[in-house]
Amino acid sequence: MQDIFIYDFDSSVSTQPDLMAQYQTRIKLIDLKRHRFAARLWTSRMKFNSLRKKIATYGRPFFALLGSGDFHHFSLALIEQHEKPLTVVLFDNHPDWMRPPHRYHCGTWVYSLARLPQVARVVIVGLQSGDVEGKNFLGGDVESYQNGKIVLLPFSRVAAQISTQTEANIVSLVSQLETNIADGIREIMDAIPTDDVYISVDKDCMHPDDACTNWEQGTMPLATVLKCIAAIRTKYKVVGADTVGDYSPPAFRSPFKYISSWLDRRGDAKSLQPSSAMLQRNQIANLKLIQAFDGIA
Ligand SMILES: [Mn+2]
Repeated sequence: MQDIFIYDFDSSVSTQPDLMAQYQTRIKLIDLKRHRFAARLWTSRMKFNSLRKKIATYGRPFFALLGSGDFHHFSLALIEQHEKPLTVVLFDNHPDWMRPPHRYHCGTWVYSLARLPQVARVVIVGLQSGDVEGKNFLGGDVESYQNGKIVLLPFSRVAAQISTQTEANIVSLVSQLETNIADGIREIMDAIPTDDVYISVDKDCMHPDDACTNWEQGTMPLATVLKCIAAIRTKYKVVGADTVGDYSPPAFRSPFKYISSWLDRRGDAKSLQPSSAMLQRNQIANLKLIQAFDGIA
């Protein structure tokens, strides 16, 4: 059985009792809580470099849990440890592909990811947040979209304006997952050009019945994500995987992060006070994800 690492910035995973008990022998709990303020939302280059070094000393897990989606940029530090060419399949309600100023940011890390030499392609599945809708698209990594390095498969249809030139450059983006799961899975499979695949799951792509995060959520069922993982495993080598989207209240020391967090979050994500029943959904989702990656589904 392969290792499960919890990079514990925010206690959101280490406080899930069934997960901790059931996988006790496989879990390595890495306490990063003293870095929680510096790491959340975005991380300075210097801090990211010191944390990526620290993360690398523990080696490469088979499955990683990083806590809240506010720490999703640390997936970069996990994926860059792989040397062979690979495809990253990212399930996310957001593309996380905005162009930097901040390179190590939970909303821009995919821009850096698409530029890692070993990453052949990033396939983003989910996407109902509005981030690629209309002109919003142009704030993202248009270059990687145009050259095929990033493939977008939104869960519901979205009209994206892919060029500033003319309004005629509206492209309709949608995956078939919602209407015909077999066709949707085939689309994902056809988009994977390598033998090796890394899968990152931000649970904010899931329906609120299946997960409870501190970002606005999509409506993809957990069952759909699990089916995609099972299918990918039959044809490709899953060399690593991670998940974010466990719940922790956004807490900051920096006023800039506080303001940015308030502006970026929409709807419920600003004021949500989840009940224990809502948080239990994340534990169930994590347990099922582990089973899917283990091939017991
Ligand atoms: Mn994300």
